Amino acid sequence: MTVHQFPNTLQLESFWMPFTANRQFKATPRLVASAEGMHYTSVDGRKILDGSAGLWCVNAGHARPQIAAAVERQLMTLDYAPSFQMGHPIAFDFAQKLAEIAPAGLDRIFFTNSGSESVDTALKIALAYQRAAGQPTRTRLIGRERGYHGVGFGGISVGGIVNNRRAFATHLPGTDHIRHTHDLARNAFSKEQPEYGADLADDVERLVALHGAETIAAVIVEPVAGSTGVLVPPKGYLQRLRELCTKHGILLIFDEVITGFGRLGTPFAADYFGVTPDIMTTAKGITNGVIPMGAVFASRKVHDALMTGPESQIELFHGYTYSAHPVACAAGLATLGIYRSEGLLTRGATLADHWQKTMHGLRDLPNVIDIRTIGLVAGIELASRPDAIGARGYEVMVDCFNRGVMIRITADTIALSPPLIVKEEQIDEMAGIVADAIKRVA
Ligand code: PXG
Ligand code: PLP
Repeated sequence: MTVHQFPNTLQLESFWMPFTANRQFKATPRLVASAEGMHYTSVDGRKILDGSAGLWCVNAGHARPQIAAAVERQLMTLDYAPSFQMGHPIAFDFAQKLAEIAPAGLDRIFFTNSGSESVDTALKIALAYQRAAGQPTRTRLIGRERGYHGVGFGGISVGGIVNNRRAFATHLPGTDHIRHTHDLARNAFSKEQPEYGADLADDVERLVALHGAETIAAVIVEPVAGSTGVLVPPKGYLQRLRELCTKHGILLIFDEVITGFGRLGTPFAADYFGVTPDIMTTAKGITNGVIPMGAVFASRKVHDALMTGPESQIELFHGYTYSAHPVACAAGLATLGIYRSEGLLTRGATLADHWQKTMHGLRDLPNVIDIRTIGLVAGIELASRPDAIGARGYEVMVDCFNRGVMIRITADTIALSPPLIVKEEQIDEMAGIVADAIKRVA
């Protein structure tokens, strides 16, 4: 079944669109009406290859019948139930299944409804942990330049994207940032992890020297920064961050909202890099994007420190109306079933060579100043036009959409990361359309 809704029959004014140039979009809308497998269909009936897994979330491809059936069954069995001082079995089942695939030891799971909520939850857990562990002066939260941690006040405070902060004068006090690792001069066109920059993790030492370790609760980073243009950590960098956090009693939080659930060819980035954080945030692929959900994975150390005091006492004053929503849990369980039966959490590893070769094959196109690849993720950075940062990237995105590939852009960096069911010839097709767009827009 395909639904075709022509734009000229739509009233576009009331929907205030997120992270969108509303007036520009509404003048020339790009609308999709349906999706199946690796493709969207636009309202005018064109097939569009999904080069971005929606917004990095549709890891098993679109319109999976198992997920739809599980959602429908759950809706008619138990559509909603509270999780405050109550419970329903599917939430416990889902947490248990997530614990089984989690990086070693991160098997205590708190449910949220989005990546932004996962981030705020993780930051609050970190603060609560430090207090419970007898370190109440550890209240400082450290993020990284060019980090994206969603749009809550906690997330924008530790995030490092000026456009996400400057309009909102206030953010959390007591936050600071380490430097980002993006270094085109030394690392351009690296395959997987770049060679140079592990020493940037030593910024943690500088902040310890500046503020005192006894004031720092946690460091939060994306293992691979996604939204700010696919920044892959230099060799040894995350290991060094882990060592320094451990040395100084600081919790390490990995924000795996994008990298979780197979995007790098391993279940989580923690598995890819062999570095285990104390807390890990997830969302997106947890339900294949079909029902909003997120989850925070905590280590036993963090969790157990809060399970003290009288048993009648609520240990963590935190939670959402929709935490562990039964329909989201059902979607998540069905999604994990597909990931398991189709090996999707590691399928990216078998495609990574082809992906890397194909993407790096674009390096000689006009204005391409860097290509970064890891797992099934690629960033293609274009030189910005003088005085028009983002214009070239935007035009490439529009051209790709019109010719049949959905991509993401951050300023002038193209991000590609398809559903993990992608076929090699679809990777080639995607690269071909992107290459033509880059040439046309030059
Ligand atoms: N952390 C990270 C690392 C993310 O990538 C969030 C938190 C927030 O998640 P929610 O579910 O609240 O959006 C994200 C979200 C893009 C793009 O084009 C990336 C995200 C969202 C929308 C677009 O790169 N990442
Ligand atoms: N605002 C009001 C007035 C509420 O009553 C609630 C929840 O009960 C919230 C916000 C928070 O909503 P949620 O639990 O969906 O995050």
